[in-house]
Amino acid sequence: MELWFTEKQTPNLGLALRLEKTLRREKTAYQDLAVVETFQYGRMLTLDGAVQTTEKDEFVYHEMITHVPLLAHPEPKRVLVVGGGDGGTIREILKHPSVEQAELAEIDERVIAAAREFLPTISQSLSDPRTRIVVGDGIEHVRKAQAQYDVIIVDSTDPVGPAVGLFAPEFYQLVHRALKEDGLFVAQTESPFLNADLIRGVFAGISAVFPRTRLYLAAVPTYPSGLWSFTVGSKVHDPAVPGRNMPAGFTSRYYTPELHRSAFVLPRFVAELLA
Ligand code: AG3
Repeated sequence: MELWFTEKQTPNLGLALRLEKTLRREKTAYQDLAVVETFQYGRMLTLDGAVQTTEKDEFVYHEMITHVPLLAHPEPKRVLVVGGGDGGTIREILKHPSVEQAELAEIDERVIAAAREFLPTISQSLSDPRTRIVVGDGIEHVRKAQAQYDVIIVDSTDPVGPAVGLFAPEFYQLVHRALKEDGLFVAQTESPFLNADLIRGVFAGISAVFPRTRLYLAAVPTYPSGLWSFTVGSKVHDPAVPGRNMPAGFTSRYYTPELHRSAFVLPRFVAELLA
C-alpha cells in the first residue's frame, strides 16, 4: 500500500509526498503536529498540515533566514528567534563566533520535543550552552525586552492560528523597541505567488517602523510555490550587504556573499507588488 501526505497549499493546489512511515502524530495545546519519514526529502515536520521543515531542504530556509541578517550586522552578540522550535535557525546562528547568546521563544514545547527526538541534525544546537530556550508566547517575550538584541528572527508558521499576531504592525513596534540602536530583524513572509496581499501588508507595516525595509527571496522546494520571501527591517545597517567576512570555518550549502546580494534583486512582479 502506498501512503501519501498532501499539504493543501490553497483550495486548488497541493504538494504530495509519499511516506515511508509516521514517527509521531499528536494534538498539542496549540496545533496538530506530525513527524513523518518521506522517501523524497527525508524526515519532515508538519504543523496543522503545513510543511515546516524537511531534512533534505531545510538548509535553504535556515541559512537564508539567519545569515542574511547576521552578516549584515557587524558583530551580533545577542540574537532572539521567535518560533523556530525545530532548532534549525539556532544551529545557523551559532555558526557565528561573536554570538554569546541565542535565545529561542517557542510557544509549543511539543515542537521542541519532537525535533529533539526525531530531527537531530536540525535540533542539535538546542543543547548548546549558548542557547537559551524560553517556552512561551513570543509576543509577550518581545514586549518585555528593551534595547536587548542585535538581531531578532521571526521563524514562524503561516499567519493563521498561533502566529497571527507575529504579522501585525503592533508587533513590529515591539520588535523595534527590543532591538539595540543598530539592530535588525527578519521575518519569514510566505510566497509572492500565493500571498501577495500579505507581503504587501507586512512590508508596509515594517516600513512604518524601520528606516530600511527590504525583501529578499530564496527557493524552498517544499514550501508553497517554491519561491519564498523574507522581509527585513533594519535601524542602520544595509540588509542587502554582507558587512563583514564569513567567520573562519563557516560552512553553508545555499548562502554565499554573492547570493546574499542577489537575493535582494527582485523579479519585476515582486518589486511591483511592493511599490
Ligand atoms: N516556518 C515557515 C513555514 C511556512 C511554511 N508554510 C507552509 N508549508 N504552508 C518554518 C519553520 C522552520 N524552522
